[in-house]
Amino acid sequence: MTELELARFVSDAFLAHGAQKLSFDTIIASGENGSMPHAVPTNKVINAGELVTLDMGCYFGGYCSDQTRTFAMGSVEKPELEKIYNIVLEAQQRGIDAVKPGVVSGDIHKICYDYIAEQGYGEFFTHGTGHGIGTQIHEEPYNASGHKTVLEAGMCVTVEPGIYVPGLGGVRIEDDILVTKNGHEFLTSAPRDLKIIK
Ligand SMILES: [Mn+2]
Repeated sequence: MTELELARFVSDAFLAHGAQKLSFDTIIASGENGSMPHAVPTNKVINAGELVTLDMGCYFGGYCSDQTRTFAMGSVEKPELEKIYNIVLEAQQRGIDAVKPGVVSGDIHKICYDYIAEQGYGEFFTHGTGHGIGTQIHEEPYNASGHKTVLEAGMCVTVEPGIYVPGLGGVRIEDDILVTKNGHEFLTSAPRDLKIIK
């Protein structure tokens, strides 16, 4: 199937299951298209061996969701992409671990960025680590460079580092994390290990 066909399937499934509307146009980026962080789905056919990035969300009860998974079609043809996947996953885990009241939002980004840079991919992580999410899809606090909002219980943020290598592909993993009195809680629950679709 094509990227557009998969995007349409996901979008329709949200609405069929009771969503009020989508949070944003569903993003599907396969193969080399995965190297574009803000890819728009195309008529490109999704091929075996490729990674596919799916970024999706919907409104329910007036609030929105925003979640990204990158998965493999049958296998991972290019071994560097599996390495990149594991770097992004570890960066995301470190960022999520840091989410708690009193932490400065920009520091969440720094933790993710520094790990990715240590692994040699700093120049390929080209956006902020995340954003607040609530009645709007992008709102304060921003987990991005230079942002100084102090996290408080009740805030919800995304943690979504990514690595995008032109000509190779890309990986992004995103979850919605609620700041709680004692730390944080995942609002998204899909497994995060690299899933190989057979
Ligand atoms: Mn997001």
